[in-house]
Amino acid sequence: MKVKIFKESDLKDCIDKVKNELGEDALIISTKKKKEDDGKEYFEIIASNSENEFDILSELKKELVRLKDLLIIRTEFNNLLNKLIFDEEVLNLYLTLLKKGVCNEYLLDILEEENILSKIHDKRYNCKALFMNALYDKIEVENGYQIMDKPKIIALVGTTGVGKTTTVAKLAAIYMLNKKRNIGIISIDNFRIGAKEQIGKYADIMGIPFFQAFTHKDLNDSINYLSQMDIILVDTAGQSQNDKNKLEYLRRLFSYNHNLDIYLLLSVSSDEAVLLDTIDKFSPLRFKGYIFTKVDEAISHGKILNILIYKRKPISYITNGQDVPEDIEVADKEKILNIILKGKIKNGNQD
Ligand SMILES: Nc1nc2c(ncn2[C@@H]2O[C@H](COP(=O)(O)OP(=O)(O)OP(=O)(O)O)[C@@H](O)[C@H]2O)c(=O)[nH]1
Ligand SMILES: [Mg+2]
Repeated sequence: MKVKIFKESDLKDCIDKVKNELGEDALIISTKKKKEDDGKEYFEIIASNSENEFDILSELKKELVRLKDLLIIRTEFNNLLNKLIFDEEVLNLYLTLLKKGVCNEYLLDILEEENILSKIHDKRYNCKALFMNALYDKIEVENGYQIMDKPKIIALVGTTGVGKTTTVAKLAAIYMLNKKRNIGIISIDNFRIGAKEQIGKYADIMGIPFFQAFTHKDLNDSINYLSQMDIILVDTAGQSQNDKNKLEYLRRLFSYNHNLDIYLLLSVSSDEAVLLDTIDKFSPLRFKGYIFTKVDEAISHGKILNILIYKRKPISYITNGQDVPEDIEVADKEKILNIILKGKIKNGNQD
């Protein structure tokens, strides 16, 4: 809706001007005869291009509702701050989490669950510790992969470019070099040109057996060839979360293999709404947990906590750069909270 003020010494000229600019259906909001400082008279018309009066009224109504909501939020927020101000540490923690993009509703729930607002005046309680512990409780981690039955099959899935292939290479390297495990790699990325070369090159450098699978039978055959390995890592093609066919293809490919754990990779540098949508669209694959990637590229990391609270699943690893194998860390609660609060795992340069 466009509202404009028109001025002319002649009323008809003024109306013509309104119609020329805002069209025949222009809505006249007011017409006044006014005087300039030098006493010269003129007409002032305030008009809008809105098609009917109801548009303006409904716009005004919406704006009023929004202002009322804002007033309520502000009053509630002030009340909350007036209480939190008695414990500066709790107040700072709350404000930092808000600033990092953690959803206020979740924070209010935590404060309420822990009764922090009523304990804040009581010296017997360390409210910051209570708050921190409640935050740790919301973060579920898997602390690396436990290998019970050999071979443990781990498939990485996610949207295009999220870091699946690089993460497969990082995992292969750390499990082989640090944990002295036998590793095999299978790629079922048959959609992208060069996919085989990319992961095949990593496998070659590390001397790891590598197979490519296109069908369910290929996958089973490759798993059989690699049955003596401790871990088989499966790299998959990037899927748009909106490409139902490719997601269904993957779901069917994996559906008969009960010994396989699927992990969904989520890039922290993506928008939170996109990540939540990705989680929903990939849920038919029944993935076991998350790997958060590109922690180093993200500007705000509060979305990690929002996702863990809203779509509760464990995180197994976080990746924070392009270097193979250095830029990967096994997830632990303290690291994740550090990332959320400071944007870094320990003493990196971020934030
Ligand atoms: N900054 C940063 N870059 C990363 C990270 N992980 C991967 N990358 C980069 O992201 C780009 C894509 O990585 P890939 O591993 O090829 O991603 P992918 O999910 O296999 O991609 P598709 O197979 O095409 O879907 C590469 O340039 C990687 O070096 C990370 O943690 N941080
Ligand atoms: Mg890839």
